[in-house]
Amino acid sequence: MAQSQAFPPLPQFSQFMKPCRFEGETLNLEVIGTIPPEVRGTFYRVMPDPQLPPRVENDPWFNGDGNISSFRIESGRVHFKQRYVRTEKFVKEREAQRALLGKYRNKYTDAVEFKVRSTANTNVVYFNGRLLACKEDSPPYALDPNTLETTGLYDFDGQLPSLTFTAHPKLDPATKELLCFGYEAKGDGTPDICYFSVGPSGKFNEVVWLVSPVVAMIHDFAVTENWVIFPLIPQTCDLDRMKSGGEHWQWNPDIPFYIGVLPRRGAKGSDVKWFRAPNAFPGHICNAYEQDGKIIMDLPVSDKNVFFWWPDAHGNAPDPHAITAHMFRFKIDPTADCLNLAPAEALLQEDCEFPRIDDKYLTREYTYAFFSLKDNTLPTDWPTVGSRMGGGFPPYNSIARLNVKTRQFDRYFPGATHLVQETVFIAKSKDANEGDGYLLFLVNNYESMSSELHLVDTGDFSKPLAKIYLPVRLRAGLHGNWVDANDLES
Ligand code: V55
Ligand code: FE
Repeated sequence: MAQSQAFPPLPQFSQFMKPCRFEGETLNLEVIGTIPPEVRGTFYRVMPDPQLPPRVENDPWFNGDGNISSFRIESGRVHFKQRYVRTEKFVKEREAQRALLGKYRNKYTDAVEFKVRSTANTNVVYFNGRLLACKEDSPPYALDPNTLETTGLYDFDGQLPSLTFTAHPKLDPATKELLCFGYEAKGDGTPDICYFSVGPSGKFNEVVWLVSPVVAMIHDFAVTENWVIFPLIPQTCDLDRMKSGGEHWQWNPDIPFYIGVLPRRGAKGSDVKWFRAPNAFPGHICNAYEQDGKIIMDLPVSDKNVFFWWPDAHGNAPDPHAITAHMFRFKIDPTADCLNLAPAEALLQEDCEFPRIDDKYLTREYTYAFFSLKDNTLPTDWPTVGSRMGGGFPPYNSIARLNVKTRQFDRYFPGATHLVQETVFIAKSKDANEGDGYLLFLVNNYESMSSELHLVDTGDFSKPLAKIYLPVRLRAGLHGNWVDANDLES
């Protein structure tokens, strides 16, 4: 049966969110301003970008094919490349010229059988000479960091014990280990979590299997010198619902916000403690560290179901415009007998997400958080932006820095008809002070309906050092990372 060759007229496929579907390269992008010569490296990011109209009409943004952008910066010049990850899904659908994969993480709705259903659309991480395109339901795909060609599915030379691999592995700047986990690690609907650490040369160290109190989404996790921490999003999975063609996830407002704490080294699965906070939606981890034996964990948290397209058992979901998240600090005593946590401390009242830090301070006490912010006091032209943005992602209109110690707060405003995507932080040098560097992020320009990169010196949030114009529109993406040229070459 022929499938439509047009995308459904739904917000997640419309306006700025219309799929881009572009592969290719543009050398020497237009640069307005000056890029300092010490900015040498490549910014990689990924967006879910359906190659073909979906098999399921109201397919969520999160189910699109991973399309990787790279921006190589050298001598003040920027060279852009973009290429889809050749996942099993992408290759089979290109051959068939129609979508074959069904609902998000529901293999019972597929047109053909897939060995791996990854869309490789959530994060792109550089480790041990490989660029890994990650989706939390599968192992990663490895890519050539220069050409963006797909090498293939990557199982760490046969060492990967889990069927799944997080899109948010953490590189410990002190030990150079990659800390990782997979959840639903023995297959759809299983409560099994596999935590593992990989040494700098790619050899697995710790491998610990543990069991979750509920089968819930674990999108990100936190790492300190001695602990790993798993915040559970109260979106839960039910295999019978999936088998009858339903959604993988359902919002569950009646369970706590569980936080699992496991010793980072030498642990057994039974050593995990599941702490509880009131029902809430944990966002991305900003950072975590230890202070006097207690764990400090900073992250944006929402009191609503951020993934509104997966409603509760009664079909209820919040109005997307009413969803906000605020930065909170959790303090956890890993030795405590009482599993109910004290209320978290609000670090900032503003609506924010996509926190980043100076990565040298990951797992350590730190001062600066950088993130995307929705600030209603800034002069964004909401009628214009709102009518052209399409749907499915949150409208952040500025990039912020928060000093988590003094609570001093700075904002960069990209323009009245502009929204921002996630920032990366680039240190000025290997031994620069914490936070002394640049912020680089994609900007959606709703006047030109095309994309820009803005480069901001953290010493001056009032204006960009450079604006870099793309000849194309890149729809909303998820995550990206900066890789220094010296690390890429070595
Ligand atoms: C997230 C994104 C995903 C996903 C699960 O941002 C969680 C969170 C782009 O796909 O599958
Ligand atoms: Fe994420």
